Amino acid sequence: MQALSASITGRAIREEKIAVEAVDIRDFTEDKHRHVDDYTYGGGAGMLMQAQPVFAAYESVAARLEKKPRVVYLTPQGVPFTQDLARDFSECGELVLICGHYEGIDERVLEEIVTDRVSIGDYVLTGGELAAMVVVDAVSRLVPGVLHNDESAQDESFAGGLLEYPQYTRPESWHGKEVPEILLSGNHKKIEEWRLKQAEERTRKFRPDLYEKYEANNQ
Ligand code: 6GU
Repeated sequence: MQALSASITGRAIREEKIAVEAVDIRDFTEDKHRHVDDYTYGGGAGMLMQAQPVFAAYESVAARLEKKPRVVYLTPQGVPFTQDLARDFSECGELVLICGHYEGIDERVLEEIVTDRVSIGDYVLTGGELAAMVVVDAVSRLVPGVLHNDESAQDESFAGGLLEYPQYTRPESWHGKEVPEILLSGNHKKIEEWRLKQAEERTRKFRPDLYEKYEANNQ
């Protein structure tokens, strides 16, 4: 939670545009040694989080909410987290994020409480916490009032299914490299055309998967 304080998300929390609360599942264990994990049935390496403390932690949170919340389990087995999903989450008021640890969580409690299983990419993290922070960051900046006027959430990468075009600021010449002349022309129509072409070229080069979708949508 401390990692949030220096960021735009931290500012948004202080300005009460959003609220973020961390709940420690360990506080809800009924185990006398405060364990929240155990061996897996069927064998194999690693420990699994037990259903009981996860469910009790969820219920303590849900009891304070007016309606059933969207409950997101962060897992490499989830659907890819995208800008569209971030937008969707930003419009649903309350969001409960569950971070798995060890080898995961007992499937039965997931079946009972989870509405969405989400992955932040095809690599393995040691736990869901960093993934949850990524989701909190991406979702918060879409909540009205979180970004200030000079931090607009429009006209940026993915908004139109394309990567963003390259940008330049002063000076006009740096290390012998000039700012593209068109950007100094004052011809806004030509500049828009140039930016779109740059965005398309970048997307085609670095994200052919996105480019294919973009082309299909613009037939
Ligand atoms: Cl959501 N959790 C973990 N542990 N690893 C991940 C992930 C989530 N997304 C990608 N890798």
